[in-house]
Amino acid sequence: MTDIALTPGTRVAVLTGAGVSAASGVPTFRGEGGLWREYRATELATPGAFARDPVLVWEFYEYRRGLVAGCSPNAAHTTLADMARALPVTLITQNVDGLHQAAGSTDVLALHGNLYGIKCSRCSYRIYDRSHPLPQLPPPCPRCGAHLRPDVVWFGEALPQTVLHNAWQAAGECDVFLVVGTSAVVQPAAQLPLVAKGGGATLLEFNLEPTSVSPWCDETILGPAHETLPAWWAAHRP
Ligand code: BJW
Ligand code: ZN
Repeated sequence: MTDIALTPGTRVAVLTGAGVSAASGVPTFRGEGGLWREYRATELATPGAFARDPVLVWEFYEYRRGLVAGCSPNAAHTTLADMARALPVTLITQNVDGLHQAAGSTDVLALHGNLYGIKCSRCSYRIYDRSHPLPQLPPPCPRCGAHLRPDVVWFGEALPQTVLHNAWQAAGECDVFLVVGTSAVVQPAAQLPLVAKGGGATLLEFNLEPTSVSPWCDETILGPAHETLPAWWAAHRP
């Protein structure tokens, strides 16, 4: 096991993925029971899919909104919120479920948007709306009448620029980088652990299984994150 000593000044950056919310009942994308095993990503999570069939895409997101509304943060989420009260932590997530924020994490860098965010496919109109189900699919933009769409990042779309910039900077400057519950195959998020490694950080991974980033990690801690992360934090907190 990597011998790592955290002090109150240790700068930690964390990248989370769907695995961190698995114990809360939120399906992952690529593993067993994952969304992309049952549905085709290209038919649901691309701008082209939305242009072709906005109702189908909205139905998929309404299903997800309903599912996540019934889920609560687990011990992995609360551990990361606790960690940020003890250390300078930058929490970067690929998740759109809002469970880090529900667990008390603030200033979360949400790389792929938010399931409850809605934006216009044409103008700059943008709102946060937790109502479910939405009265009309697709909802019309109250400003210009075009279709509203989920404020998430689909394949082929750019990530929010400032969020990505801040994530890149935090990865490059941290002392310890934790990769939690992500297959680390989706770019550009998957670069962040390598940016951290290049900056000299200690790289630790928490996952059920080794991933493409494991060869770069100082240690991969295998097991469910809602168990391994609290145990690691209890053993290492300053
Ligand atoms: C547990 C656990 C437990 C389970 N405990 N662990 C080559 C180079 C660069 C880019 C590309 C490239 N080839 C293709 C691309 C583009 C593409 C990409 O990366 N594709 C790859 C799949 C190959 N990337 C993009 O298109 C991105 N944009 C882009 O590149 O833009 C360029 C551009 C620039 C300028 C102008 C215009 C364009 C955008 C990517 C957006 C991804 N969107 C999604 C959907 C979001 C909305 C929604 O939720 O519907 O984001 S896809 C999906 O994957 C979602 C996730 O955030 C993301 C990552 O998935 P994640 O979190 O890793 O989940 P899984 O399921 O893959 O893994 C779960 C892990 O948890 C597993 O390892 C399990 O073992 C583990 N686990 N239970 C611990 N209990
Ligand atoms: Zn509009």
